[in-house]
Amino acid sequence: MSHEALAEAVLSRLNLNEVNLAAATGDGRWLRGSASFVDEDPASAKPLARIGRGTAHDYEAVVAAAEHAFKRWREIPAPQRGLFVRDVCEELRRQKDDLGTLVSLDVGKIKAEGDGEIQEMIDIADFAVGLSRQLYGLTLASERPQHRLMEQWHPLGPVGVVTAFNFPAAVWAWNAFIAAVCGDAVIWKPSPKAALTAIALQHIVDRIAARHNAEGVFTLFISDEAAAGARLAADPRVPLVSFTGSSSAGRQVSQTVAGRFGRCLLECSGNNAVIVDETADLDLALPAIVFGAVGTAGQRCTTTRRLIVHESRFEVLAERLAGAYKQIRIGDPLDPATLVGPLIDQRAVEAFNTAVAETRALGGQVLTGGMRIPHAGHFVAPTLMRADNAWPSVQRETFAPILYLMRYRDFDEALALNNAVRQGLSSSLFTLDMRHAERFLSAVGSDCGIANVNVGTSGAEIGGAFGGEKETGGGREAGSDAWKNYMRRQTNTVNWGTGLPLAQGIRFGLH
Ligand code: UN1
Repeated sequence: MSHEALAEAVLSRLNLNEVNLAAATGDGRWLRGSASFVDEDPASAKPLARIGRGTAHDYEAVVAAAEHAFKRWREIPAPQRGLFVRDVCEELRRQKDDLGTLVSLDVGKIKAEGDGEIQEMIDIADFAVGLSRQLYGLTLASERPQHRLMEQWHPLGPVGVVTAFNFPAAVWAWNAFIAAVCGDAVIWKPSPKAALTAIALQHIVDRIAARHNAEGVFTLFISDEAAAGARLAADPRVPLVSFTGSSSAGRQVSQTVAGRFGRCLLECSGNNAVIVDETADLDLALPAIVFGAVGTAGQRCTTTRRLIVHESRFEVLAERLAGAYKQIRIGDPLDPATLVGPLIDQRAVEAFNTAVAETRALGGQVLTGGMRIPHAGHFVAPTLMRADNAWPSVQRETFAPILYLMRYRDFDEALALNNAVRQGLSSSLFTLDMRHAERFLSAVGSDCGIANVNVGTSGAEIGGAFGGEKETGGGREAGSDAWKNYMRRQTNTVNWGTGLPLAQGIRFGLH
């Protein structure tokens, strides 16, 4: 079946007969925008859908709806808010296959990963439902007699969620489902390259919202203009902006949000390394490296971009990797035999070409790949290159399947290389040496937000907090106590006695 026909069939099963839409106020109402733009099928470079471009007027309608919904929603008990997310989760379970296909069509990731992305939504929804009965504060020991000192967590307000094309569904869900049980409303600004997925998901949540008095809790604003994200960042009605994207865009968002004393949750670029030491089990390391480097065609924030190998294993690993890369099927992301689909667009192919050419010019040797694949869509060959960590192309994040190989002598050197980049998202060590493992995870080891042992850099579960340090931006999303980002903390002191003792023992006598 052609992608066009498949998209039509999926959209009709999802009851979507109109997708040329620009914004949703979360109560079933859609706004059409002023003009439209093309959401492209990256596997064919043909239009997949025409999508509306939201206007300033549409944006105002969306923010007003979210503000209005927030005022109602924050008063609903959290476990009841969880029931809304539970019903959304049930619907996602029912529609998983079609939604997985839609993600695959929209952004070109293979069907198994499209399905995995919907599963990631289901997982975070389950987590959020449980969390809705576990939001808690602390009671602390007061230094004053007959006083209670405690902290509470209150809903924060409408939360802006700006998502990237590469996880067009799951990253919204990480933010939206947790924010919703916390009592917030959500304004979603998806990547225009993945707008079709956003429209489908909004339709699903709209239908369920109506049954839960949750209209306006999830709203959507679509635009292919850069000004749309900037508008959200500058809007004082939005106390938190959760942003996923490049470090350069994240820097702008964070400066704008900081300028109005708003809060930011940043998930920006990664430049993730795997270290393979002299004791590593290569049978374990090999598939982890391949999945990490070529999964999602190298377009995950967590993609393995650098491979730091002990000199005693370098040649053998490089050879085995080159052999494995030769077996990788590249092609139609909907074909079950395919492991690597296309890049998102022509610009991504150009960035791939530039990185390969630049690395080559500096003396980097291509072990395999290195070229674009002549095909209608945006396909490139997964690439292995010997390179030096200090080279500019190695230092930046190119969203493409290029893995830079480098060798090291002693473990300190490997740790130093791991950390010698501006980004700090994910990292991984393959070892059977417990001293290396513990050192890697210690305060003097990896400086990343995620550090794994005998597990690759990508494919994190939702249960942990996800995010990274340095130019990755410092945010933490998904599991653990990331929910605290979406609430405001209030410290309360209650005096239930008859005197008024002051803290720090201060005497302030009025007599
Ligand atoms: C991203 O690339 O923005 O850990 C998110 C992973 C996925 C999420 C990636 N669970 O690779």
